[in-house]
Amino acid sequence: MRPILYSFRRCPYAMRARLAILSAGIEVELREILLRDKPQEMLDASPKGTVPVLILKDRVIDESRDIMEWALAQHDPEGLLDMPPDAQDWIAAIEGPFKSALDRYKYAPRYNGADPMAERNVAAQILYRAEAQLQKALWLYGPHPSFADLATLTFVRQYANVDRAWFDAQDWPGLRGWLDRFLASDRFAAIMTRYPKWETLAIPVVFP
Ligand SMILES: N[C@@H](CCC(=O)N[C@@H](CS)C(=O)NCC(=O)O)C(=O)O
Repeated sequence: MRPILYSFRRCPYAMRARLAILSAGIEVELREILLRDKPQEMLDASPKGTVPVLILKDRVIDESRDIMEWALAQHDPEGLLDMPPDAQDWIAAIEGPFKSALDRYKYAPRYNGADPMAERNVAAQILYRAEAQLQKALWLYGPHPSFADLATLTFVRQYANVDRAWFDAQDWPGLRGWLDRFLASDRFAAIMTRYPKWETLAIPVVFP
């Protein structure tokens, strides 16, 4: 029995879970869902109703970072877990204040009184922290990607996509190159394959 992964193609949390599963080379049954029409099977396993959700034989993992850690603990052929301790600060900054500012920038009307330009700036200040590193190396901590790259790039992609012309006009060539390398990679193409919405009786879709 393969693990089951409930996923949504464009969700940055589900994307990073798929990135780790892909790198680990673990086969899962992928169940593509619609956020507005969540399958009862998924809600029964994880009532909080967010994707990704990974169903294992003996437990359910319903936090994307935990799914990444679980996958790479099974198998980490790229050595993604090999990163310096300060990588945790970067990941925390992106998951916390950056994501909060990103949501207020992208979806300002949903957040009463949010000023999207001020929020864009808050997020930009966080991104600038990585610029010097990304001018020195291809990835955050050297010539190969690490967990920290894969855990954060999907959010930076979402941020850049709000206004790609503005993003490209900023003085962060390192950051732009980093995002572009990710978007042009085979791994990005592999995790962004389109699958039909999961139906209870459908033939299982195997990922990767
Ligand atoms: N902390 C969760 C967050 C996951 C999350 O918020 N996913 C969004 C989609 S990107 C979601 O499922 N939202 C529920 C909804 O929109 O109904 C994780 O890391 O897995």
